[in-house]
Amino acid sequence: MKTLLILIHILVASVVYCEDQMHVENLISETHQINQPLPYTQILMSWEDPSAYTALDGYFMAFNQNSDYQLDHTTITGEPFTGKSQLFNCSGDDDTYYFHIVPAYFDFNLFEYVLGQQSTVGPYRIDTILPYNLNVVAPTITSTNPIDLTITAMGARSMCISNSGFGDCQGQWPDLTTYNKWYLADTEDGPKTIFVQCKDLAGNPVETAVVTNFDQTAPSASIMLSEFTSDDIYNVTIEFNEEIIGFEVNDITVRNGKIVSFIPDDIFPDQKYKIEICPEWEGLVTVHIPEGITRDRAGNVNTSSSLTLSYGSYAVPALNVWGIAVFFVVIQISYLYYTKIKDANPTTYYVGSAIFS
Ligand SMILES: [Ca+2]
Ligand SMILES: [Ca+2]
Repeated sequence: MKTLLILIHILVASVVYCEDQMHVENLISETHQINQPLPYTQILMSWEDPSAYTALDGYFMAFNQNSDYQLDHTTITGEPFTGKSQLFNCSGDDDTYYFHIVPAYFDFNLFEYVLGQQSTVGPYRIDTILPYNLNVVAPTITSTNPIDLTITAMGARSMCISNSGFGDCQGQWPDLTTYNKWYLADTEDGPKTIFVQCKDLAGNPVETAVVTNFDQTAPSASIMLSEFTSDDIYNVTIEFNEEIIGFEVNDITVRNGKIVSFIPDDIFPDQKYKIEICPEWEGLVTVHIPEGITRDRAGNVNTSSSLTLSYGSYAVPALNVWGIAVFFVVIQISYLYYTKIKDANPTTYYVGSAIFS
């Protein structure tokens, strides 16, 4: 009887240990492809029993990053798994994993599990980590188009830049290093939003938006007479229509007068200034800001501005630039006539007044 049992055991073992039939069949992942980065947080492995396997108690398996991992008596523990699919939680930033599985049956003579042929499949590239530290740098304000655009992101490989919305790239996802210039679609002055989205190889997206102010309009100043003091000082206000850079007293030209003070405004020091002008002699005093002596924050240089004041014994009305020539003709005629009136009645005497800006 004992001989018969031994014979049966040998016959069973000869089936179990037949090398060609000792491994699982049709081992695949239901969720992942080989060497394809994917963002899923679980991987499902499935297989079928070894063909003609007559003694099978289950499977020992491992899912790890070691392609050479061996399932043997030093690494297996507990009871073998009896199902034919297994779900593993997985995570990584494009990390490489392998699945190992070996069929087993329990040998009551050896009183241990006898292992069949191990199967290893992989690599499976697990990427559950979003790109990070996405940083997009665009000029705060610019007068040029295209603009300089710098995009950096850790763990990202491709990107989508759009003037209209996140991911609005018509399927084009160029490499992260492709662009350093970006064309704004809308070139009207004003704030422009640039939408940037980046992905890693697994398709994990991150996004951010930046705003650049597009400005192609030259700054210009209004020069206004605030007051004429009893000390024969003109108080003049210079106010630009936007913030400017590097404007100083030497940028102002005064004809027939001297600037005795130049004070930036407390609230708008880069936009508004008060100056005091002391006229030199009776006649016209001209305050002039030449073109191109200052610029706005986008780099556009200023247009010219002027104010002419009348200092002395006659008053003149406000005129526009085209009226200047006519004004001078009129004033000369008027002055001759006025002189006669003044001689007749000295009390009708004017101190000074603004003419135009
Ligand atoms: Ca990633
Ligand atoms: Ca401007």
